[in-house]
Amino acid sequence: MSVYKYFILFLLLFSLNLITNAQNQKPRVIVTTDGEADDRASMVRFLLTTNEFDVEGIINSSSQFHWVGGQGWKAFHPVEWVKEYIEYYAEVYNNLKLHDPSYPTPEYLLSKWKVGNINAIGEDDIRTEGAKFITELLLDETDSRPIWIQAWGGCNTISRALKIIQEDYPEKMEYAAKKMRLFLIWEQDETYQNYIRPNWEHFNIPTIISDQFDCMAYIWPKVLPKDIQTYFESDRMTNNIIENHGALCSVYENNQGAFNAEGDTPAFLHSIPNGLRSMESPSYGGWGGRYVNVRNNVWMDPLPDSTYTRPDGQWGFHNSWSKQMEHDIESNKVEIRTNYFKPIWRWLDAVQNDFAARADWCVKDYASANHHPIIKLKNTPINLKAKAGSKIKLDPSKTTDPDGDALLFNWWHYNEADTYQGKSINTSHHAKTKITIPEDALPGDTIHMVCEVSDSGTPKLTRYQRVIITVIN
Ligand SMILES: [Ca+2]
Ligand SMILES: [Ca+2]
Repeated sequence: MSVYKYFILFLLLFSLNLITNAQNQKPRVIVTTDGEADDRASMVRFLLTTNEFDVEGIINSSSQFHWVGGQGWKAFHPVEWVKEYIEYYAEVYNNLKLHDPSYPTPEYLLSKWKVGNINAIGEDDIRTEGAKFITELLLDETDSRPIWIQAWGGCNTISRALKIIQEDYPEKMEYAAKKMRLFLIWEQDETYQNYIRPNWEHFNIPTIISDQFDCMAYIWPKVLPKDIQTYFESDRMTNNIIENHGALCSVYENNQGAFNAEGDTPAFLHSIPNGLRSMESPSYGGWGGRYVNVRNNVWMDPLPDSTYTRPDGQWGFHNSWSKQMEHDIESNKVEIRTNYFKPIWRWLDAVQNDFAARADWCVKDYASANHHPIIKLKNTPINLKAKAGSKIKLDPSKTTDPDGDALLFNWWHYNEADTYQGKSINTSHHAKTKITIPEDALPGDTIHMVCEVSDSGTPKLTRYQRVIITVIN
């Protein structure tokens, strides 16, 4: 072979490698946490989910609830808890690897742990190690992939990181902004309103400010439907997670064996690549909830009813709709509340089973545990164009299960995620199905179809493939 042919072969292999790498790329995430009891519970689940992400940072931060010097229940849990949890992860890491060799090493995770701004509520003056670490990631021009930055506590460390960019590298603000995605569990201090919003929001950073998360926090027994609550009660939580599932699950903080709270979990559920494509738009809906655009590229919870007006400033504990409705027991209000949280609880059976499977992975060998089905469509692109009245075949027949489990298929129309305003489209429980695009669908309308596949393993595991149909003339 001539040198020239070798060169062509090299180029071909090189580009194939790039394509494979692109397909294998995982969402990049940074967690900032105030270390509250429910953050610590979320951290157990997060560490068991790190095979799904490129973890770029785990950063201690304060909040309006916890800071160094806070008294009583506002005390700040010593920052070393993160390190301790990673050490518990280290104890089960070898077993987790049997189930997915891509789990990050404990040493890698430890290298991503930094202490951010923790000294007071909303303190964003000190150039902490944690803030500088976020700054460097955002400025790094060798990797321009987006990063989902999650605020499980206050936004102050994120705010300080952005201030460093504005003060020292103002010409890089646009580059950094393009990389950022924000998922805020309320605004747990004033730094989003005082600094981030006026200085950065106009760059159109995709930003979710969630109130729906609250149904996975302390109020879950009041607001989740009864059949979903069974996944959070002591029988299941004790047997599936807390007992006999290794060191990490044994420190999972609970309420007498039942779920206590994991208010911050939706922030990372949103970034799990489970086939729902939720990272493409907050309006699509997925395990982290569904959101509507309120201004610039900021997304918040859909309004609970037509009489409600969302406050404009800081959105959080003092004024969120969830908090206002928490103690309401009038039946019509309870119904509104149940609907408000549905964008999250509609998935929670699958979410809890996913957690239980990961807990099994800490202690069981491959053959004794369950693993997710892998959905593959045949001759069905995930983005389709179709005319009103036309018929479309949806075919997931290349789907497999790593355990050889029997699979249950369910195609359904996720009409809350559509821009199409008409009636729900009838579907079937067969793997292959054919749907008719409604006659009243208008050009430009989108229709979201979800292929939901559950296996027959224990616990039952579910994956999805969303197909988005755009109506054309
Ligand atoms: Ca929190
Ligand atoms: Ca399986």
